[in-house]
Amino acid sequence: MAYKRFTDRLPIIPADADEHNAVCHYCIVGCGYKAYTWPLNRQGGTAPNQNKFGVDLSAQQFQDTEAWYAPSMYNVVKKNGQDVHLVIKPDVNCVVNSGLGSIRGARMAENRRSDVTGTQQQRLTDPLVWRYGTWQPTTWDDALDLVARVTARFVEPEDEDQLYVSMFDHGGSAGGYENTWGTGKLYFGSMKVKNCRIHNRPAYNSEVHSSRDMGVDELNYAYADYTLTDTIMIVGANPLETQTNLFLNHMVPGMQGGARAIIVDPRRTVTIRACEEAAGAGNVLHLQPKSGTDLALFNAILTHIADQGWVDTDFIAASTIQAAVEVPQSETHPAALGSFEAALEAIRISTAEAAEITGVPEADIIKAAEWYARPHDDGARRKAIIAYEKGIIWGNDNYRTIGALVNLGLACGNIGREGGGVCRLGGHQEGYYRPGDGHVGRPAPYFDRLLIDGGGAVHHVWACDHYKTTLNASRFKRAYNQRTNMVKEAMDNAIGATREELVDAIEGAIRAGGLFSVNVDIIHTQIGQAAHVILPAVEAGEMNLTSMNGERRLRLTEKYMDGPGQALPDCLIAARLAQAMERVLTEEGRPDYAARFQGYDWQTEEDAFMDGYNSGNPEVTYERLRAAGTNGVQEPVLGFENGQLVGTPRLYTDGVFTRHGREDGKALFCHATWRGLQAAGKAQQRDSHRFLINNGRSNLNWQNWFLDQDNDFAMDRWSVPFLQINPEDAAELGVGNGDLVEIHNADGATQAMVYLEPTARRNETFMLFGAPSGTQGNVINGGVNELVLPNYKQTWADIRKIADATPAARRQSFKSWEVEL
Ligand SMILES: Nc1nc2c(c(=O)[nH]1)N[C@H]1C(S)=C(S)[C@@H](COP(=O)(O)OP(=O)(O)OC[C@H]3O[C@@H](n4cnc5c(=O)[nH]c(N)nc54)[C@H](O)[C@@H]3O)O[C@H]1N2
Ligand SMILES: Nc1nc2c(c(=O)[nH]1)N[C@H]1C(S)=C(S)[C@@H](COP(=O)(O)OP(=O)(O)OC[C@H]3O[C@@H](n4cnc5c(=O)[nH]c(N)nc54)[C@H](O)[C@@H]3O)O[C@H]1N2
Ligand code: SF4
Ligand SMILES: [Mo]
Repeated sequence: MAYKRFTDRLPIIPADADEHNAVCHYCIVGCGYKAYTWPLNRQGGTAPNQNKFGVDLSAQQFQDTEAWYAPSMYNVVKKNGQDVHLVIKPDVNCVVNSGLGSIRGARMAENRRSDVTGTQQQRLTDPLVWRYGTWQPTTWDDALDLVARVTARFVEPEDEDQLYVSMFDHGGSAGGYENTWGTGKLYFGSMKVKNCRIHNRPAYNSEVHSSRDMGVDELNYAYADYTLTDTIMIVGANPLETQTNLFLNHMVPGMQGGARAIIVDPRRTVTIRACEEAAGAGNVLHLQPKSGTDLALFNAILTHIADQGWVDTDFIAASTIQAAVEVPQSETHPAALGSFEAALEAIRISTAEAAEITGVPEADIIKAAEWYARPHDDGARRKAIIAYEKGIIWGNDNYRTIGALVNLGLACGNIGREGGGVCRLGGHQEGYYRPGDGHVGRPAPYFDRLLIDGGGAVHHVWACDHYKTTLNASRFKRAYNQRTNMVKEAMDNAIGATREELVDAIEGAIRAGGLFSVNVDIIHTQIGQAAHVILPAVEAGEMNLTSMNGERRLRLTEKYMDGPGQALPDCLIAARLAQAMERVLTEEGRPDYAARFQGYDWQTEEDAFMDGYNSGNPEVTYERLRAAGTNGVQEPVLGFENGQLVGTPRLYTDGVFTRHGREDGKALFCHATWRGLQAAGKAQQRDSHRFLINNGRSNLNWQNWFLDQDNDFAMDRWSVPFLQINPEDAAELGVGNGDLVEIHNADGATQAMVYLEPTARRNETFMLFGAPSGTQGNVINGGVNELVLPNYKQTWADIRKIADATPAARRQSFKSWEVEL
């Protein structure tokens, strides 16, 4: 491993180094960090008054000392135009992570763009426009003028359906309250764009419709609940790898303090191994259902709990709806919602039948019911948390499956109480503040399908790369390449044209079926290869950015360095685009429409924050958040008292449920009847192909590898995505560690590197998602649920060998995930 072999020594942080609050901008956990900067020509000394730690560094430090940082936490960057040292290290005083980093967050510094150390040179520095057969650097004014002129040709005040928009809706890496407001105000305020989608799913909708329809917001507990609970039930999630410091700093202490763990995952993960270590193997129950059968399992658990009389009847009477059916099943509601009794009859399933469907032994289903709900010997209610994520969100029958979990929590009175919660673990941090999206409709338009079928004229893409991360990706890319190439050809043929002539040529190509693509990103992505205009954004830390984590903890990451070149915060890019629209529409003699694009005279991201989030939450300002540091405040913010923002540690402590917007404040139960693989084509795919291509994340990689692909540490470990496979299956296919295989089915094909994993079940593989060198989404079919939720996890294909291990693959370790702890 070549990693950091050149690092001999690192500078000591001087006592007077600038200190900034920072939150890791990768995952939902939102660990607190401190970013230190100081001039390049200075460094601190070993005497206590010469270094930031205030300790004598000439003496041996104790093992867990904070007076230390790793090479990955260091870089040389620009700040106010000057080269400065930068150290970003975990904050020991942050209650989220208590000084822990992770293999992703602790590399934030080395993943900044540096012209001195040469890191992340792939970052975009200038707006780029497709000219002369390639992308040419230019100014914002030039690039945005072209975007506005082409866009203006296809939008009218009451018809903006030809403008397609893909936009992040998250908090940290891209997003934040500033940037979701910037894009939201543009597309949902000034315009009413209907054909839009979110970064991770092919429509503009919720990941958890049923939970919200039942009245329960998906982030309802506090991380502290993990140390107050009796049972932690983790469903379709792998938190050691994906919410790392939530696992290490909250779940592990909870288990060490006596909590039991139930994990529901078709795969044996490192999380399970780590739970066994923390809780003792006898206190860990791994339910290993067949892919996509969770719903039958949860329904059997609840049936058993109800039949044993372990439900919380007082809570059900006081806080939930009594009418059998309050919301009938319909096109907008994939299951009826109503009283506990009626829902129980709808979901009722015996443990025997569920064991048959899921493959989970009956005894384990009963054990899970006992661990979740059997009262203590003194009759006291058992406290239990359910934490779920992409294994069921992107799984079979999203609406009913999540509804069934919320049923469990409500039936046992485990929501809104200490040591309880039915919560998403989460993906990115959140930072959602936008005008209403009611005009989008429910079900929302199936964006990808419309686009594949020739819909849309202009596509604005903000911070996502569908080429690597959408479903049905083989078809998506073919259609997208073909349509955007039509426009590129028209632009290439318009040699020497004026702006007006160029826009005419582009319009002509679009009317013939082409698509004009605008890409706002920090790097030149794969979908960006199809773009005609590319706009460079900055990241958190290169701008001030607010976000909230998985327990609704709101913090401000302070700007600690300059962005590269001309790059701007997304909110200011949106503002400039709005201003360009106003100017172009005015010039075109469309003053009424132009007037809708006013109100964007923001100079800074703080102006965007004040225009958006602050207008709805007047207590919250940058100054107050700065003072609140890395511990911030838990939303919703209730006030400002004694110089501090007052927050809400836990939702629904009063037993009043509001997420559905009902005035009665009562929660509803979901008639979550099991109905097999729900999405179109899934059962057929399963029956036609040998291997399950389960898929998801690894600890090391962040998302679609946008920074990893230019990071030697990440690329040394995984040159290409891995495919975990049972050794006997591999032997039958004639492949071994490192060999490249093609994964193929009727929907597409992709490639990956074989990784023998003895814990993998026969015919059940697991592939790393999102990689630039092998898109798992290529083999996912287009089937979605009634509300257009994708079903990435249930995918089946066949596997054949392509090539022997490459030299890069040969250097890698192929040790089992089942490590000795
Ligand atoms: N097969 C399969 N597919 C999946 C999933 C799965 O489990 N399996 N999971 C889905 C999920 S949960 C997710 S979240 C998606 C992720 O899918 P994407 O959203 O496509 O992936 P990311 O890597 O998060 O994309 C971030 C993009 O934003 C850019 N970026 C980063 N910071 C900034 C910024 O500040 N401003 C701007 N403008 N750009 C920025 C990055 O360069 C990158 O191109 O994938 C989904 N697809
Ligand atoms: N290291 C790292 N951490 C991340 C990310 C990252 O890219 N890298 N991305 C972040 C984002 S945006 C997200 S959304 C989260 C996702 O966080 P997670 O949901 O924890 O991650 P995944 O690996 O997508 O899927 C979790 C598990 O679902 C299981 N699964 C598959 N099919 C089924 C099924 O039918 N039933 C059940 N019960 N389980 C099933 C898989 O085996 C896998 O172990 O991670 C966040 N954290
Ligand atoms: S656990 Fe998540 S938030 Fe914390 S350092 Fe790692 S990636 Fe960042
Ligand atoms: Mo995600």
